Amino acid sequence: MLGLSWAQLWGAALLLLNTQSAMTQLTIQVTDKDSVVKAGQAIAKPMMKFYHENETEGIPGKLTDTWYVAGSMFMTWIQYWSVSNVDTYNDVVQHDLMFQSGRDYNYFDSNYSQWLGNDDQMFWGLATITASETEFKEVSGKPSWTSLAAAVFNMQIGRWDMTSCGGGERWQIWPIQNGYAMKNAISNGGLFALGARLARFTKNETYVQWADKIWDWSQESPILNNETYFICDSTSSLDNCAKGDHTQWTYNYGTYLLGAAYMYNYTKGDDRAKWEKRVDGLLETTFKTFYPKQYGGNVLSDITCEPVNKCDRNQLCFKGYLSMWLATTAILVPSTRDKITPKLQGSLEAVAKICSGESDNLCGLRWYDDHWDGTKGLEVQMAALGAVSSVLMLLSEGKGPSNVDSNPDAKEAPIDTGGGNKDSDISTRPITTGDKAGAWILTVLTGGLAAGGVTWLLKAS
Ligand SMILES: *[C@@H]1O[C@H](CO)[C@@H](O)[C@H](O)[C@H]1NC(C)=O
Ligand SMILES: *[C@@H]1O[C@H](CO)[C@@H](O)[C@H](O)[C@H]1NC(C)=O
Ligand SMILES: *[C@@H]1O[C@H](CO)[C@@H](O)[C@H](O)[C@H]1NC(C)=O
Ligand SMILES: *[C@@H]1O[C@H](CO)[C@@H](O)[C@H](O)[C@H]1NC(C)=O
Ligand SMILES: CC(=O)N[C@H]1CO[C@H](CO)[C@@H](O)[C@@H]1O
Repeated sequence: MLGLSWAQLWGAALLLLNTQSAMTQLTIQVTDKDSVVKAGQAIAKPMMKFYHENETEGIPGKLTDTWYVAGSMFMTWIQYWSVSNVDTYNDVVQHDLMFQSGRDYNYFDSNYSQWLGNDDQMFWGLATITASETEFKEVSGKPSWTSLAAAVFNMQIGRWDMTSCGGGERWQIWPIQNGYAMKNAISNGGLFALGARLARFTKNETYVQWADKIWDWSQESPILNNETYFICDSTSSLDNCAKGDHTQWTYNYGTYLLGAAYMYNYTKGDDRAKWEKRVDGLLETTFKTFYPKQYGGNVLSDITCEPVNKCDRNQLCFKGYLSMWLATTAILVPSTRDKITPKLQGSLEAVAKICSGESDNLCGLRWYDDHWDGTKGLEVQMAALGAVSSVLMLLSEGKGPSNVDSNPDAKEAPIDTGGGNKDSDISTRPITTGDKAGAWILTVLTGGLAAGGVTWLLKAS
């Protein structure tokens, strides 16, 4: 006998356990690039594991019960790769991102098109323009990433709706879809950001005009208040956009901020001054709203769903987008950098603590907790990876997003999208049970907290 008591043994066992869980915590020094790159690798590994586990019948880039989430995950990976030089998943991301552009290279493949919303398609546009701006490898014999992004954009402006509210993009695409009556922030803000990025990348004035037009419409509608910089989640065409739904989401602010930052960077003179004012206004509301004082004021939180622990799959992802888009803003609008930096660093320090789940650096939902909260999945890993990339973007004194001069391989060559939707997309293919299940779940997930939270029942039946 060694003379150890049970209590001593128990103590030793606990110590061992503690060390083990401490080992899964990430050691991040927010000003040390190496440590941040390593944290990204640790977070991305389970993200990609979830990705493959959740692929529907092995279809590349199609996750069960959702379509766009894979696209936004590719966007997140590409952004991480571009500032870390870690290329572990580049081949699969390159292949799967191209695969889902579908038979017509427009991210509107008839496998899915009958139940998609504008925001679903838009995220693939953001993923492909991110590929262009980071000089992600093109696929030989296929359209350039920019051409794909432009195809999405052109299809979406073909749906610009003048039948109510003086314009705007509807949330859903087909009149039979629940949510068709809604014009919402993510569809319009996302299209605005995509237009602004295409403008800066291609230098084609058409995109500048559209970005202006979408911003102007947004500020004329209840979506965007151009004095308080408050952003509503949606408004309804049923009462001609008389009022807005005040639910607050990080990514809505993120899209308008991102687009304004690109417009600031691309335009000149008075226009540039106008966009700078908008960037500053949006930043102020974003900081006030989503970095709660009780957690020190530098940790990002989706305040609508986190305190009540009711974030759906989509909402779990939002913080990652806003983090990356804040970093982009800091790069494109240098005067904002000092204000943005502590927010991104503070959030990443928080992420280091909560990505300590199981033995695999699983990340939780609430970044302000001091340990993993038990949430697990692709979405929370992706959000955390966005936080990692945002800090890396600031640490990498690169040249900022490329344009057609620095990345001529990504030149745009038009893809014929036929403008708007082709009737054949919806009428030629019978709707299968699988499609309906997908549509039902998507609607529940994306519509749950939006206005008209009960009407989806109509659709499900
Ligand atoms: C469309 O569905 C078919 C049948 O499941 C599948 O083979 C194909 O890869 C899918 N295409 C896309 C773009 O998902
Ligand atoms: C600019 O973009 C628009 C929309 O994609 C296109 O119709 C037009 O041909 C482009 N102009 C040039 C000069 O490339
Ligand atoms: C705010 O938007 C309204 C409606 O478009 C416009 O009339 C007004 O000039 C805008 N104000 C500022 C400060 O941009
Ligand atoms: C535009 O962005 C680049 C980084 O890509 C930055 O160096 C430059 O200063 C920005 N332009 C202005 C006018 O701030
Ligand atoms: C819908 C689906 O397939 N979800 C799965 C995704 O992966 C996680 C982790 O393996 C599973 O728990 C889910 O059931």
